[in-house]
Order: sequence, then structure tokens, then C-alpha cells
Amino acid sequence: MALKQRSDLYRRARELIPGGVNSPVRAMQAVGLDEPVFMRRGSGAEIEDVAGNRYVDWVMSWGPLIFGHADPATLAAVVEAAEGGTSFGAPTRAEVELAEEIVDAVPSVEMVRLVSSGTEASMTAIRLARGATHRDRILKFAGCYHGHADALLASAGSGLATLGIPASPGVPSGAAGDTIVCAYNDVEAAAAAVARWGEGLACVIVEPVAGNMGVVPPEPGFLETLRALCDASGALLVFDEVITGFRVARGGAQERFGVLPDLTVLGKIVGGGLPLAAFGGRADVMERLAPAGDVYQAGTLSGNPLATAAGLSVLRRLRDPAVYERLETTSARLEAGLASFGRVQRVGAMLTLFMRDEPVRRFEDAQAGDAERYGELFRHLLARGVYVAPSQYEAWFLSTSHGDVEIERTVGAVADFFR
Ligand code: KE4
Repeated sequence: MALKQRSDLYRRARELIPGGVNSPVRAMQAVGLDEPVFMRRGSGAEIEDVAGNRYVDWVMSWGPLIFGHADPATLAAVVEAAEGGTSFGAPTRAEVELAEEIVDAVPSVEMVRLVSSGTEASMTAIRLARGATHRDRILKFAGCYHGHADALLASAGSGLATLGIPASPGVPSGAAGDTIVCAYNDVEAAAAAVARWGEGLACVIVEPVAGNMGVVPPEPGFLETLRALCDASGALLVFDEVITGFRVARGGAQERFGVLPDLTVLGKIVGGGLPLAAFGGRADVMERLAPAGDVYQAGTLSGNPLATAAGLSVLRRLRDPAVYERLETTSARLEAGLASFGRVQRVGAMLTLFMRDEPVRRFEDAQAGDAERYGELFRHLLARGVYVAPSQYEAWFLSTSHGDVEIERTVGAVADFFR
């Protein structure tokens, strides 16, 4: 497809879809592209754009595709389910079986509710925490993203630990005003916030490994401190494991770091690349959800048969420890290959190459990096058939389809950039 045809597609898209995309980061403006790359198919570790250009893909749909694009077993499961119909709006066996897989895998989850997106899962986990504690305030961390529900689109106010201000037009001050925002990895700030607001605190929500400011691991003691602060104040601890769930370990970051939350939010991998997310946790809290309890949540396509078939196909295969051994080996090899070109931060099969040398412990550190330079690197790599996260504040995601060929091609192209 010639450049003009691609631009024509983008022109049509912009006339009909705000910004021409159905999710902002896909516009690729953060990496200086005039128009986004439209993709049309994927296979394994490779993705192909509408002009037929092929790329090594380190985005993997932002994390869901742990077995790569067009994974044959996932496709077969989805096709088989589809032949029986696409949606019933009634309970199905597959939902029970997927719930069993999640409960078996994620250490703190005793009960689970399936929904259709990570936003929906996080939003409802917050409502459930508020309903269960009869409190309104929540505490989140700058640079962590939990979807676009009003209460979670709050930026830090001024000062150490203050009530949030709307991070977007359309978010009422009342919605953001109950959200306290602290710096990630800052145990003093978190303790100060709980000391000041603990009485009315419903929950602390955190990405146990941050993936939305680039990959920022929890420093030793950070997650443990949040656990202790919640125990002391009666707030619930919510781990947003939409990215880390089934990625940094089968049981997510809570298995890897040994800290158990009261509620866990899941997405991406759990749906095998189809629209499915979930939240779960302590049975006494989850039982507060309608129709068992009085906290309302609902969804027409919750537990959709195609999505549950894809999720089951993936989660059943993730019971094999060899999958994580392979992901760890490949990821460590990519990390080693990139290490001399900037600050690489990795946990399991997710990593970020920051355009800076110093550690990134919190969002300000990530913002102090050279995002402009990252944009130049992105465009350089794209021209050489390597598609990395189109933002410095996102992660590169590995799958079992990635191997030495993809690593060598990528590291070689990065080395060219820095020559
Ligand atoms: P969704 O509503 O996009 O399914 O999930 C929201 C969400 C919740 N929690 C975490 C930790 C997340 O990372 C996300 C969504 N991730 C982004 C990128 N990191 C998805 C990409 C996009 O927004 O287009």
C-alpha cells in the first residue's frame, strides 16, 4: 500500500474517530510520528502493517499475547466456541472453569468476577472497597495507570500527599477530590497520607510493578509497607495486576514478591487477547457484590464465551513452569543486549529502556529521561523492522514466540542508533 493510501486511511479515520484511533497511545504522537502505523495481521513475534511491512513486535497488544500473535491453540479454542454462538447473557461452564484457573493461580484470590476491560475491573474494585469499608477515600501513586474511571484520573496536587485534582476535563472535582496521590516507592509519603487520611481510607491501589511510567519495580519494603499500612488503618490493599498478572509469574507480582493484597485486578493475558478482565480477592469482600451482596456491578458481555475460551486456552498452558523459565531466559538476554544503551529496568517478561543512566524509582525520574531521544530511537527502529512501545512511559512485552533471532535483530538496530 503506497504512502498515499496509508495517509488516506488515516484521513478517513480522523474524520470518523477522534484522533483517528480508538485509544490515545496508538496515535503514536509521543514518539513523533505524523500518523500512526495501521496494523493488519500478526503471527508469533511478528506484526505486519497495512502496507505489508513486517516488524519484530515488542508491544504484543500491550501485554496480552504471552504466546504471541495468532497463537494456534488460542485461535482453535475461539473458533470452536464461536461455532456454538458468540454470546448468551447467561452463565456458562467456561466462566466457572476460568474462575477456577484464576483462583488456582493467583494466591490471594478466593472469588472472582469477570468483566470486559481493565478499566471496568479497577473501577469496580474501588467501588467494592468503598462499599465494604463504608469509606470514600482512595490512595494511588503518580505514574500508575488503572484505566480511565473518574476516581482514577486524578493527578497529584501540590505537596507531599494531597487530595487529587482532575487529570482530565470531564472528571468532576468531587470524583478526584477523594483520591490521594503519592509518589511511587515513597514509603514516607504513603505513611504520611495514611496517618492523615487513614480514617476515611477505603483502599490503596497500586501497580505492584509499575508498567505505565516505563517499568519501575517496587523497592524492597514498598509493597510490605503498603500491606502494613492497610492492616493498621482498615483500608483494603488493591493490586492492579492487569499487566503483571500471569506475566511476571503465574501468580503475578503477589507471587513473585510474596505480598498478598485484599483485591486483585487482572486483564490482558487473562483474556488471551480478547476483551476480558477480572477482579477478585477475599471471599468476605467479594460476597458484597450483587447479587450476593449489595454493591452493584453488571456487564452484558461479562464472561463472554469467546473471551473465556481464549483465556482458558492460555491460562491452562501457563500451568507449565517451563513457559516462565523460557520467558525469563529470553527476557534476561534482551535486557543484557540493551544494557549498554541506557537504563534498562526489567521484571520478568516486561522491560523498559530508559533514555537516562540513573535508576527510575518514581514518575519524576521517568519524566527526567530524554523522551525526545526515545522518540528518535523508536523511529529508527521502526524503519528497520522493529516495533517497540510508542512511548517512553510504556513497557516492552515478550512472548514465548520471541527468541534469539528477534533479540539479535533488535539489539543490532539499537546499536546502529547509538553508533
Ligand atoms: P483497559 O481498560 O485498557 O483494558 O485496562 C486499563 C489498565 C488498567 N491497569 C493497568 C495497569 C493498565 O496498564 C491498563 C491499560 N494499559 C494500557 C497501556 N499500558 C493499555 C493501552 C491503551 O491504553 O491503549
